[in-house]
This record gives sequence, structure tokens and C-alpha cells, in this order.
Amino acid sequence: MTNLSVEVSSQIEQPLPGAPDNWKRFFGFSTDHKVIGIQYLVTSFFFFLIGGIFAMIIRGELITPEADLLDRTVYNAMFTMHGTVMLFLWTFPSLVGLSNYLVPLMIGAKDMAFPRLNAVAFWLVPLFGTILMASFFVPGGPSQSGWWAYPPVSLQNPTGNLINGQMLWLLAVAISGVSSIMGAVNFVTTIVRMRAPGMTWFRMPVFVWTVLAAQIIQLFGLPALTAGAVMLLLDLTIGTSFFDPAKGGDPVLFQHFFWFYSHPAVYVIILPIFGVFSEVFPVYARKPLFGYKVVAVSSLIITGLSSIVWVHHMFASGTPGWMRMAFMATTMLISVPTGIKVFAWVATIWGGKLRLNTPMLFALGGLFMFVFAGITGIMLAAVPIDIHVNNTYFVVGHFHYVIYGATVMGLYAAFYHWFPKMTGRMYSEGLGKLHFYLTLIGTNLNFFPMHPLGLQGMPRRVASYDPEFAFWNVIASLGAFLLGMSTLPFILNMIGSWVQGEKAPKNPWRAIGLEWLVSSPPTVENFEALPIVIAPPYGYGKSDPLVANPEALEVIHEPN
Ligand code: HEM
Ligand SMILES: [Cu+2]
Repeated sequence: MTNLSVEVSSQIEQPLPGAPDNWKRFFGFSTDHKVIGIQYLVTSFFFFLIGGIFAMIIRGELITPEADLLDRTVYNAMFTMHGTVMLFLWTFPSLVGLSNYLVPLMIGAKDMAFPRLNAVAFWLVPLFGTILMASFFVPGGPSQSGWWAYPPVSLQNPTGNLINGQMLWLLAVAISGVSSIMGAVNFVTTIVRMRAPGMTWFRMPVFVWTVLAAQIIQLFGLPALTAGAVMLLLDLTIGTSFFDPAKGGDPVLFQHFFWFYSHPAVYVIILPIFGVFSEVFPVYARKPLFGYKVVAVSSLIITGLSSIVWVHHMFASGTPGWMRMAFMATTMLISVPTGIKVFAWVATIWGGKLRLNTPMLFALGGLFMFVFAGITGIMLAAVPIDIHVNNTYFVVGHFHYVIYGATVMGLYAAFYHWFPKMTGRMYSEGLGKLHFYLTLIGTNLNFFPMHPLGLQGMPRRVASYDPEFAFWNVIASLGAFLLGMSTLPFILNMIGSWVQGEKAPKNPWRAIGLEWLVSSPPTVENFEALPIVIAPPYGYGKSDPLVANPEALEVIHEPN
């Protein structure tokens, strides 16, 4: 399996006795996938807080029907930057960070296939983040055309300056595309070529299958988004006419470039979360994952189907009837492999000896949110309903149940589950549970009201609205503020536990997986000798060992 000569970081650095006293590594150009993984997680969480502040400002404006907090151009910039920061600087990088940390450990590799490329891909994130934030400081301010940047709105340049908010937005998105393509090449190569002896395809944890499925989408989809962004940049800066209707260009063509990637991109977001659910539920139900092989393969089926549904974002863009019918059918079809996973998780939990600690609570909460979002998703796939609620708060509610309800709660489940492995410390269960209940209540109070608002016709992207919508908007804003506050116990817990939490053993959850066979945190090389895998994953309730050479995996370096 590992006959590919890999360029593993040659200089063997001091093993990590306890992460806190080795923090300097996290500010340097390290090629260690564990350090890079944590760099992605911490950097993206910083941007999550920034995106969250924008969200609080938006909800502050929307608590009253009048536009009485922000100027309308500032409001446009707020939702544009909120959506862009939350997706390109929080969601994608945080999932790459989690995958970076876990995949080599889970397949029994010493590092990613291309460690230096890995580091370069990470350092592009703070670069494009800075470029995007710089758009607040140029004349005219940030882009106001939403995270879609649809022309002709995105081609307006009131200042006439070459350097403007929209131009910087496009540059940032193009650079994020390059960084993600680098990551995708690295992940696919690592998973295909770096598996330890005996780690055959149907011995690979589902998390690794979902990362592979997500990164294949990045490889085939991102070039379309990057090409669309570059063509729009050329229209905006040197006056070409790809999408400019005034010059014979076709603005709807941009929508196809944008959504050909951005719909599959929602699976780049949710697939690794499906992986987290598949890792967490068996551990805390003490049962094997039901239908392991089907769950694994359905990830790749989702990858394939995700590339033939994008026009469901354009049912109100003058799309011909036959095309709407076709894409309505393909969109509904994608709920089949997704449904298979949901049934498999319910069957895994059912009758299990459940341990409701923080990771399990967040995974259960995330699953509940996903099922609710899935149901409204199927409603939106139906052309007659979509025509009615397109561009309303029903859509905003739907995708926030997926990207906050399922994705953010799924990420929290992962953070708590693998925190002991990453830091060598245990987190506070009390603060964890407080964080969970505040998040669960806040998320539903914040995003559920958006559904009746949308069905009643409240459009999105407006700073003022008809007073008949006031009741639900007040509830949503109060929910948003609670959700904002719910992040405090999490931050306290993560920093406090990382610095002075109780020392964590190798395997605090009695979980089955290669990452739990080495110390917490693992040494720089992960494994002294490569594991020899002899059993499929999730063998809960069974006695057969996962590897043939557990004692050879690591020689503990006693701290001086
Ligand atoms: C406390 C959490 C959050 C609150 C209160 C919130 C609130 C909102 C609201 C009210 C809008 C609609 C703005 C409008 O159309 O006028 C919006 C749009 C959006 N949100 Fe959030 N959101 C939150 C978290 C997130 C997260 C975690 C993500 C992604 C991971 C996200 C991604 C988006 C996107 C992509 C848009 C569309 C922006 C656009 O129309 O261009 N949001 N959010
Ligand atoms: Cu879609």
C-alpha cells in the first residue's frame, strides 16, 4: 500500500508532551499534519466569531421592521460578508482542519502525502481572509452583491476605482479556490496511496470515506467556481463581457458556473459531518455502525448525484420547464443515499447502551437538525413550492438548519470527541453540556421562525419589512443573541481545559480506531512502526483486535 516514497518532515522534532507548552509550533510554518490541522481549526474559529458578529448586527437590525440600525448599503455589505466569511473562512477551512488532523492517523500514515503543499494551502487561508477583510477599508466598502455575487449587481462599481470591494471579494474567493484544490489533491493522494498495511477500502473508517467523497467534489467542482470568479473579475476590471448584459454577456451563465460548484459544495460541508456522526454514534452506543459498507459507499453515490442537481437554485431564473422537471427529479433522488445514512445511524443508536456526554449530545442534536433541514430541502426541490418561497426566509431557514444545525453542531461533536486526542487534556463536561443546551435552544429559536416568515412571503436580503412579520423576527433575533452567547462556555472550556485540564489517557472513550492506539497527543511521527490492520472498524461488542502489532506502534519518550 505505501510504496509511494513520501516526503515526510525529515527533522524529527521533540514529541508533544502536552500541547500547551509547545504553542510556538502553531505559529510557524510546520509541515506536521497535526499542527496544520489545529492551525486550520483555530484560524477558522476566529473567522467564525467574526461571521457571528456580522450575524448579530444583522439580527440587531431585523428585530424591528424599520431600517433603523444600519444604512441599507451597510446592511447589504453585512449579509454579503456574513455569508462569505461563514462559508469560505469558517466552514470549509474548519472541516479541512479536522480532516487534516484525523485522516493520516485513521489510515495509519505518518503524515499527508505532500506535507509542504499542505502547509502552503493552510497559509493561503489567512492571506485570502486578510484580502476579504481589507474590502472594509477601500472606497465604497465591501461587496454588496451577496455571497453569490450575481452579475449585473456585482458588476456595479460606483467608485470607478480598479481596487474595490467586489474586486477584492473575487480575488479572495479565487485564492480560496486554489488553496482548496491543493488540499483536495493532498487528501485524495493520501487516502488512495498512504493506507497502512491491511487498511483495505472496507477497513477504512467512514470519516475517511466521507473526506474522500468531499475532496473528489472539490477536484471536479472548484475549477468551475474559480473560472467563473476570474471571468467576473475580468468583466469588472478590464471590461470584458462574459456576464455583462449591456455588452451582450449572459448573467445567467454566471449562475451556472457558480452553482455547478456551490451546490456540490454543500456536500463538501455535510459529508465530513456524516463521517463524524458515523464515528461518534458507535462509540457512545457501544454498537457497531449499522450497514457500514452501505454507509461508506453511499458517500461516493452522493458525490456523483451532487453534480447533477445545481439548477434547483435557478428555478426562478427563467429556466425552461423541462429542465426544472429534470433537476427536481435528480434533487429528490439525492435524498435516497442520504436517507440510507440516517436510517443506519438510527439503527446504530437503537437499543444501544447510550452514554449522553457532550460529543454524543451534539451529534444527536446535529442529526435531528439535519433531518428537519432535509425535509424542508425536499419541499424546496418541488418546483411549485420553490417558485413560491424562492428568495424568501424559508430558504434562509432551510440552509441555516443545515449549516448551523447539522454542520456547526456536528463540528462541536467532533471538537469534544477528539479534544483529548488533540490536546492531551480532558474538557469540562459541565461547560460542555451548558454549551449544548444553549446551542440547541438558540438554534431553533433563531432559525425555525424563518420558515413561517418565508411561507408568508418575507423576502431575504431586506433591512426593513412589513410589520406583519414583526412577531417571528423578534423571536429569531432573541434566539440569535442566545446562540451568540452560547459560544462563551465553549471558548472558556477549550482554552481553560487546553491549559490546565486533567491529563487525558490514550483512549478516554474506549473507542476503536488507530488514532486511539497512540498517545494523546500523538508523537510527531504518529506511529513508530506502521500498524498492521487485521479487522474492520467499529468492532464494538466483539473481541477481535484492530491491529496485529499494537505494542510496536509507539515508543513513549518519557519527558525529562
Ligand atoms: C448565530 C448564527 C447566525 C445567524 C443569526 C445568522 C443569520 C442570518 C440571516 C438573518 C441571514 C439573512 C440576511 C438577509 O437575507 O438579509 C443570513 C444569511 C446567510 N447566512 Fe447566516 N446566520 C448565522 C450563522 C450562519 C452560519 C454558521 C453560516 C455558514 C456556515 C451562515 C451562512 C449564511 C449565508 C451563506 C447567508 C446568505 C447570505 C446572502 O444572502 O448572500 N450563517 N444569516
Ligand atoms: Cu442546492
